[in-house]
Amino acid sequence: MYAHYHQNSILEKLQINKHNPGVYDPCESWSSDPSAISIISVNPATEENLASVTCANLECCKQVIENARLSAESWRSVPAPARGNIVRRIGELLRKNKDALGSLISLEAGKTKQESDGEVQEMIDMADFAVGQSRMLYGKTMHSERINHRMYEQWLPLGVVAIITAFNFPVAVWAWNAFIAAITGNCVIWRPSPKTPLCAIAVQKLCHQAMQETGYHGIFSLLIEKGSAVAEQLTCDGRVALVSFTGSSHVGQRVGATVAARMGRSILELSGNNALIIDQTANLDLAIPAVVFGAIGTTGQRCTTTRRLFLHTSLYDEVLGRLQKTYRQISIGNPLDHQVLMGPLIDAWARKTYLAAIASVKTAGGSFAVEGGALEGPGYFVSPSIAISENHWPLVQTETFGPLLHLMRFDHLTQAIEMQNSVPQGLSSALFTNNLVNAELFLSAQGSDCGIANINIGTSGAEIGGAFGGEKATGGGREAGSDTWQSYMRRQTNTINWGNDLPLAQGLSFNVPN
Ligand code: UN1
Repeated sequence: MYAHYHQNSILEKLQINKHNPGVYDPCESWSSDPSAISIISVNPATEENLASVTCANLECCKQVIENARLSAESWRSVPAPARGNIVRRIGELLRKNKDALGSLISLEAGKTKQESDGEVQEMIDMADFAVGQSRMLYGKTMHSERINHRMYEQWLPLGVVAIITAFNFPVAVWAWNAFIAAITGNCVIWRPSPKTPLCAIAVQKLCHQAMQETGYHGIFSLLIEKGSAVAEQLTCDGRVALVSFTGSSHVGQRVGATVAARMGRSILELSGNNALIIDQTANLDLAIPAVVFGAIGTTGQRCTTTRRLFLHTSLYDEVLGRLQKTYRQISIGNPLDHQVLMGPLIDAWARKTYLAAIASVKTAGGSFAVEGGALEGPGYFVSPSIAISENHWPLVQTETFGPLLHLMRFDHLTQAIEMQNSVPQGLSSALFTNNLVNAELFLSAQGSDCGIANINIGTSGAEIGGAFGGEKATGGGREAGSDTWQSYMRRQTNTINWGNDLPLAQGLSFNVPN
């Protein structure tokens, strides 16, 4: 009874109704076709329906793209610092709604309240970053080789940016992309995961308010769909200059190929298969909590989740014992309960995949230091597992989105690095050590081949200030901080002749008869 009251007040605070339109058009605001099919958002902790959402169809997607294209024609001329104002306003609204939005993420995605609030904080940080960046879209000035010439480069908006996001970070990954895309002068179309439509609607409502208050429209729009027709249209439509896609390597490969075939741009943030190495000098009081947070945080459903653990032989038994003890005490349950460390998986399919992975460990001849499994419902709850595995097994080479950690041992760091890098993916990596030489080796060209490499920090929980993304099958894209803003703009090199002659580059002489 109390739980329901609580749930309704969260939805109410964010203006989520029993039935919600799932399309926000740049011109027409919220639109809903009563004949459109709808999806029902389910709370993964209770399997109860939260609310329903009417979906976009292909026609409506094409119209939204056209309207965004038209809006981008005016937005590009708004000075970048003024573009920053709208993101500042969204940041303020996120601050005001942090608690409610965090709770909604817990309700819909099953993440613990701590982590969900952290996700909203990640959006707020990203908004602050983007506002500052709006005054720093710097280009370089070069010295021309020609007399009385000036040469520089400038950065200009692309036009329309599509952002396709996953359920596990239902709002933060959108913010990484959308805030930077907006301050760089683009209009944004968001196609969220159909598993977390309410989070997207709640955020879009804040965007709507910020657009109205600042007097702009068409900067942010939203297309919720049931299948993949809208996502495919965004991918193949020539009016969409950049597609930022977060999801599996399998789907990302298709997205990348389709966008490349039409000479569009893509940012791909795909599967990870992240390893954490503990060497013989490591401080285990740091390493063990980092492993546990990395492996079971977000119920193992982060792209940065720690999936493989390489232990130096000398401390293998000690670490294993400590992990077993900690795993026994993990509280699993209602993600809105502050004591809980692990919520449910997102849905029945995710639970089935996790159980299949446990079975595969056994088929491959592995054993378990901690054997997890499904917990009694309602809710898609599981208990976490630590398997004793081998790196080359097909199961270990792929990403299983669940709390399954593969444990392996090593004698020399070079061996561990070699194993760590011997997977198709290359997102995040970590070494726990107090040995300077080992740390430097890990970070050197002979070290980790990942986009993120940490010392004495786990594989997950990156800050927004750095560029986020990975190599190889992770897709090569970079999002969030650092200089990633450049991916949302086109670079133009300008050379200006302010003299009275027309000297040619490379000293050519070309005497045109007159
Ligand atoms: C993801 O799982 O798609 O580094 C993103 C982290 C978070 C982002 C994860 N800041 O774990």
